[in-house]
Amino acid sequence: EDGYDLWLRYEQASEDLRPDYRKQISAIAILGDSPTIAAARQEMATGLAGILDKTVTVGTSVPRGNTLVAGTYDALSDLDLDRADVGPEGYAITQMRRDGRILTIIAADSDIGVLYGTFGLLQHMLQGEPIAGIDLVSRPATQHRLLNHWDNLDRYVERGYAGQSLWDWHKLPDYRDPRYTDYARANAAIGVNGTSLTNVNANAEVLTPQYLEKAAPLADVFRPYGIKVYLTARFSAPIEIGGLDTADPSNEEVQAWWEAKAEEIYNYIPDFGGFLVKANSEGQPGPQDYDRNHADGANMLADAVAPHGGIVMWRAFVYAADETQDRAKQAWEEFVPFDGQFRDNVLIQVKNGPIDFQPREPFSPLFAGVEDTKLMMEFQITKEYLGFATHLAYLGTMWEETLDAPAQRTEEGETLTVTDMMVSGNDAYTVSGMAGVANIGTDRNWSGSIFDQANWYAFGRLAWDPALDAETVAREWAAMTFTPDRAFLDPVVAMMMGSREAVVDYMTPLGLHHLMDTGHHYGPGPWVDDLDRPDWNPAYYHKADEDGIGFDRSSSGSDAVSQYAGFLREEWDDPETTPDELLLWFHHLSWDYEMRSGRTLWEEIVHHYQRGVDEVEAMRETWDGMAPYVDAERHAQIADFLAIQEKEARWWRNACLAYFMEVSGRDLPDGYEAPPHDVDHYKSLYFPSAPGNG
Ligand code: BDP
Repeated sequence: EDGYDLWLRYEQASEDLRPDYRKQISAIAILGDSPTIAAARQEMATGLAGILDKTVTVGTSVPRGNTLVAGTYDALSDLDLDRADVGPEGYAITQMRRDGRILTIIAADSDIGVLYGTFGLLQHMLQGEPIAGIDLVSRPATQHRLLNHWDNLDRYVERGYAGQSLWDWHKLPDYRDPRYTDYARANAAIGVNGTSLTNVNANAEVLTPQYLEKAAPLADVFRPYGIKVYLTARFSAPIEIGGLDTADPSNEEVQAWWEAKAEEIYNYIPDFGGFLVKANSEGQPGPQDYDRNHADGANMLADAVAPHGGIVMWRAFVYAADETQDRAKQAWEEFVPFDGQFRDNVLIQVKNGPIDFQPREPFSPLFAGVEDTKLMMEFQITKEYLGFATHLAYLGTMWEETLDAPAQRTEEGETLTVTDMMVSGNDAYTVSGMAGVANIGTDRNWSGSIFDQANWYAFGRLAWDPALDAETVAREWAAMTFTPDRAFLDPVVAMMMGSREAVVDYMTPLGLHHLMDTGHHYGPGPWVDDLDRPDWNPAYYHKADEDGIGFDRSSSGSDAVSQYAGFLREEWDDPETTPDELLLWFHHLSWDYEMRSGRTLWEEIVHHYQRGVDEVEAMRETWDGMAPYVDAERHAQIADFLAIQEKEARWWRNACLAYFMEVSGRDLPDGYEAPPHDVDHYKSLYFPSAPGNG
């Protein structure tokens, strides 16, 4: 049990369910003959052999007995089913009686719907649910559900904590690692339908024939699973690999170069998804290098892929090195003026918060800032800022917090959430999407730790249905990854649900952000104030001095609050009405500021750092008690990682408190243990082995 099988473990069902499953499914037929249907057949055979603990054959026509039948509505026309509104990718699972036998039916409009339904039924069983009387319809709310791999061509994964890139460029195209198929299965099982193979800090070389020839077989492997391949486009590619002397989007030669390049890519990959672009951000080239704007750049690429049905995902993660600017405001300022000017096949890909994947941020104001621009969400699955792979932090709660956040009010007084703005606010399904920066690598367990698999899983589930609640998703995952036994699920799901807040507490409580150490972002560095760019320094974000702490983004400060809708602006402009969680994001306050709890701000900060450590201690205890339910190998690794997490949570608490004590000139309130070292000790630590170093 090394975690390789993810949510596809197909363990046999419990004694109380297995006889019934066996009775309801004595024969199986999956109708159709496409590679996608073949994949469904294969998955059903493997899955049921495990769950029912007997050999099953999956036929292509409907046999006698209680039968599981799957196919498109057209293929199932003999059954005269009522067509459910499943859309192009959804499915329905129902039961009916026919001639004295029970038929369990998976029906869809498309072959990919049949495959999704196959996974849906298997998962239903893996979660320990009865299938008698099953009646469900599932369809995705978003159209583009993508993983973004930050994988370099040398197989180094930027912010990756799970080994090397899965893409073995050296052995491609001749060797197709079977792992590519397992990757596709795992993703199809959660509804992911796109993958951007390469780092947003892009290397133009991936667009050369040498690499396109290698990307093509990946697309071939993924295609039956409904997954399209996307590539990152380096804006200066026409210069670097095209021999032109400019990449100016208004230059006709440049436009023609991209058109020809698109054509070439589609020759290799006929269903190529399109480009993901990071431009004019952190040193990446872009249209602004030629005094053009984001719309000019995005539209040029969009025009090149449009004839082939491709899209462009243009990232809104932009900020200039300007001390007078609040970095949190910049994306809004660079994109809102161009609202309505982007082509129909452009989606602006916006990180969930206005800064950068911090343990907690308010949602990005862009989600409510544009009316005629398609936006897609970008979440970071890999835990760059939440403890890498060794800290247990279930991100479902964080993403739910963003997706469910009230973002706008209509004239009729109806409150719209971020999801509404992103999905229904647009032309629903047809133009929406969600991207997750992948946490996947060559580690046997794929994600660097078992519990990080839950984040990959949760991303897929929430991209499919942003209305799902994080707890339901955690339960599904834990049931399939370990056991559906409630004695295990209840405490473990509770532990997962509190885990991200624990990280917020011991790293950046009360709206603090970006206190991580330089470069690798491993461990605390609140004292760092000497990096070239002001907005790379933790001190820029917390602004602590002897009087107080916090970033004033209120109307008397940077006024970032004005980028939000009126009702939020009002609430967040005043510290008295700002929720504690965002207090120091929006306000700079005296250490003696009186909190709702009755504590002073300083006491509250200390309280949170301590609470974070206590919570991790409690998580360790919970996990220790789970040994009877989990195989020894996975149990031990998780226990070891939790021990690392506790050690590092203490380190965060002690280093941050030591620093804030020094800056504020305050002692800890009674009852709290003093940090064992002074701040100079914590400053002197360095980590040559931290991933992402250098
Ligand atoms: C930051 C990462 C950096 C990425 C950047 C991005 O530290 O490695 O290149 O985001 O999203 O959080 O482009």
